[in-house]
Amino acid sequence: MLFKSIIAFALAFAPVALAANIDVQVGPNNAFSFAPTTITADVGDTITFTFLSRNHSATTTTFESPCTVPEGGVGPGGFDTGFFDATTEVQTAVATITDTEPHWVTCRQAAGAHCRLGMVMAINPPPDMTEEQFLANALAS
Ligand SMILES: *[C@@H]1O[C@H](CO)[C@@H](O)[C@H](O)[C@H]1NC(C)=O
Ligand SMILES: [Cu+2]
Repeated sequence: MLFKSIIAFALAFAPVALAANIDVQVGPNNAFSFAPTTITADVGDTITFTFLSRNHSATTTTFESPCTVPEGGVGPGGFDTGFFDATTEVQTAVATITDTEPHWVTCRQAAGAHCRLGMVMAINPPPDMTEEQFLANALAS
């Protein structure tokens, strides 16, 4: 009986206990980039974006068209932090992951100009859709 309730307790609290936060830097060293450029995230995990320079966003788009904001403003199941100007102070925004699908993050500043400079990152990229290819798609767009 005691054993049974320990199991029930563990199951009830497992999802909360396992949720992680992943820190991503936006514009480190004044660069048009995210760091890291690839992360793996589970349902319920949070990503804390820390905006370190200029005026950027973290916005999901699509693998095929990295630098075009999709209809509806974000890629499937994705998010948009909005713009954060870090020229006077460092700011943060938190996004929560709601599925284990791949998500393709870019900065949507200046109609995709930052993205075309390579300001992209991948969440849960599958083997046949790499961050390297996503970056290449952005640079070629
Ligand atoms: C940041 O960029 C956005 C989009 O270009 C712009 O609307 C906003 O005014 C900018 N913020 C600041 C403080 O300049
Ligand atoms: Cu930007």
